[in-house]
Amino acid sequence: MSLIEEIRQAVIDGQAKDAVSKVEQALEEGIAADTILHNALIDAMREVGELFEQGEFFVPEMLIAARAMKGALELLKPLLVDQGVEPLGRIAIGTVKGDLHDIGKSLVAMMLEGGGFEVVDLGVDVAPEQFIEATKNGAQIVAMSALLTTTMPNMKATIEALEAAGLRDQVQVMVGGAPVTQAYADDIGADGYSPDASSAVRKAQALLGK
Ligand code: B1M
Repeated sequence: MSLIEEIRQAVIDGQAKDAVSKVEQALEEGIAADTILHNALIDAMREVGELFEQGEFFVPEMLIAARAMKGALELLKPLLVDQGVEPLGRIAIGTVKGDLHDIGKSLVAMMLEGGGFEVVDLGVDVAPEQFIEATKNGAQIVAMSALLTTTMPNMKATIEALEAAGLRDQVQVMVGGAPVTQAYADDIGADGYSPDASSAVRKAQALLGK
């Protein structure tokens, strides 16, 4: 088994310490951080999702796999995020109300930081009022993540709340997350959609004309 496969398996098995030490080893061996991220960590979570769908994994297994992934991700963060870049703009990001999935959102936040943005991470289960507050505090982009089909409508609710608060014209709205599509983004009146963390950076730059 290659080291990448071993990391992937450690995450699937929820072996956090093992995942972290193998990521350290991979970095020492010169494997690129983004190769570890995509080929081992993100791919492991895809597999975990499939095992959950097949009824082989339940919520506790998903949770410990997620913990292992987050531990490993912490090691990669300094390598994925460029330090000391002049901010291109301020982005408030969060997973929408009712949704507790934070790995994809945190990854997008990390990449946006690396792409030169000042990022205010509002966390998970973020109510429309919190996005409104962040906009009043100077966010130029509101970035919403949703992983559940049942929480996607809270993206629309947030856009409507921004409109009702008279703030819609002063902020760009970006959406993403596994069940979200460009068609959905268009339908709810978002300004931008991106399918993954790296394209989210390009989208944010484009939205602010950078
Ligand atoms: Co949940 N879960 N989960 N879960 N979980 C999914 C999402 C699911 C698809 C699993 C499945 O059935 N295959 C399914 C949703 C089904 C649906 O709605 N259609 C599901 C379910 C059902 C649930 C519960 C309801 C289970 C239950 O309790 N019965 C429950 C809901 C809890 C809640 O939120 N209220 C639940 C709970 C959990 C855990 C807490 C156990 C755990 C989350 C832990 C954590 O985040 N700290 C968990 C996990 C780990 C998953 C899976 C396995 C992995 C998610 C993940 O982290 N992926 C997931 C299956 C899957 O997605 N394959 C699943 C890795 C991450 C890097 O990818 O988040 O997609 P992702 O982010 C990507 C892109 O989507 C994009 O960029 C990221 C990087 O490329 N992106 C953006 C994300 N946000 C973006 C924003 C942008 C732009 C791009 O702009 C703003």
